[in-house]
Amino acid sequence: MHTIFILNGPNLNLLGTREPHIYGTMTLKDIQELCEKKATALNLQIDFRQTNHEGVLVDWIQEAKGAAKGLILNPAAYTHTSVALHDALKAVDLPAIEVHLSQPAAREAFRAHSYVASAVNGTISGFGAEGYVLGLDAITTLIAARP
Ligand code: CA2
Repeated sequence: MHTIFILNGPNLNLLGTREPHIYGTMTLKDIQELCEKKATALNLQIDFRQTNHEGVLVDWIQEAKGAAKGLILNPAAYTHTSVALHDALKAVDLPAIEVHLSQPAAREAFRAHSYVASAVNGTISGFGAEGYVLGLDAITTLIAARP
């Protein structure tokens, strides 16, 4: 059974408590449960994590090499600032999907650019928590396509 890391960045631990009009009403725990259900259906094992620290995300991306077959990452605000995340993703060269609950391109101008997008296979944004489920389908397709 393949293991997929699902990594979540800063402030996503606050989901469900504030800004429901942007991020929905589900908590991160609810999203984890949704992902676990989908993973069971796809015969995948998931390792679902959240941190508020950029360096911890870098460590976890590096850890994924050897421990996981693919990565789903919601880098949250680090999407728009982090060359370190870009470099880590390039270095591990695993199938990787960037996920956003909202549609950053339709929001403030500073959210229009992602440093992560050019280091992943694809981006899913604007579908709320369902984006993580779509991400698991996408990563399954990517893994199957790898020699
Ligand atoms: O839409 C997404 O998933 C984002 O990655 C969320 C980030 C934002 O910086 C990105 O541009 C898009 C923000 C996550 C903060 O989540 C909160 C949840 C509840 C209350 C406050 C913040």
